[in-house]
Amino acid sequence: MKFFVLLYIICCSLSTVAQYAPQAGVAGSTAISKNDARIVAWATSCTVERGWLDIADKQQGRASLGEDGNATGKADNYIVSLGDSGTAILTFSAPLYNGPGPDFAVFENGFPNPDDPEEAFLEFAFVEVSSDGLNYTLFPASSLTDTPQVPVAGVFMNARKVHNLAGKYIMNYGTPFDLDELKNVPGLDVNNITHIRLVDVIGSLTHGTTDKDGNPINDPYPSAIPSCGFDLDGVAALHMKGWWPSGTGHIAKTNEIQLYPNPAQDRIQVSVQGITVDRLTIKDVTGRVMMNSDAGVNTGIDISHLPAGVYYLILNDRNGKEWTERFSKY
Ligand SMILES: [Ca+2]
Ligand SMILES: [Ca+2]
Ligand SMILES: [Ca+2]
Repeated sequence: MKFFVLLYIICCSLSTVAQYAPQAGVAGSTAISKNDARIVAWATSCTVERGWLDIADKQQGRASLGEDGNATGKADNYIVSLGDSGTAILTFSAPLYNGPGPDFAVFENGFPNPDDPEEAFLEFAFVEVSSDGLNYTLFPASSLTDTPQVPVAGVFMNARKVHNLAGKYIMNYGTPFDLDELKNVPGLDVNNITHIRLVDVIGSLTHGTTDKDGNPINDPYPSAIPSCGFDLDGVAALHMKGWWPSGTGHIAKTNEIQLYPNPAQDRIQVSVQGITVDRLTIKDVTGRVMMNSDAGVNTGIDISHLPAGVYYLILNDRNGKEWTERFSKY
């Protein structure tokens, strides 16, 4: 009987300690290498609002290491430091959409504990997305580092305790974010994400920030040096409108047709420029006609009945001129 009571207690205590994916390099990690084939693009613009060297003593001034441009293009270990409560707003050459799995990844410059692959020195930022550049929605973050102590430089953290915070993974590895988690947020179009905003987490017990459940988030503090706060290296897009899904070769949108999302599941939206569509046809890769319609493309096209695969959308105008764009259905 004692054994079962003990077992019960162990099970209860385990179930209250949620575990998330481990550090890059450990089996089960969700880290995305900067060379991952799923990456289709990197942020093309970044605007940083620097935070404080020490939010409790603003007279010391603001973080200053790096410049905004260090966060655009492929992650390269050149960073821009946000400082306590600093923010960065990033945009891409086209909006991001909610495809299968993670949709973008944020790269910081955390470094591993040489003595324990599970641990690393990490700095965190909240991640928010917007489909209008005005209203931002926060990814609900979790931090279960079960110490009330605020770590200082040199204290390593275990990635299994952290979820939906940028900076979870060490340098050269991005932390993934899945827009699917936000698909029911009113006013947010997860298939038309135009802006990503990062907000530095503060580990101070008095000025600190908390996770979605009110837990204080452990984050190095104070660290009043020019490189303090979240060190942003780059942001990668995995699902960006107008880009061919990875593995089959990327193609940009044609000048006249923009088709999204791609890949798509139930419906594709098509915007055309300079074409008066008279007829649309969808063919599979063998040339077989799967759909044929003169209904136009304004309200989108229902593709829910098509089997998963690669297709061609062919548009004709009244004069018989023809435009073609590829897409895939999953
Ligand atoms: Ca997704
Ligand atoms: Ca911080
Ligand atoms: Ca960089």
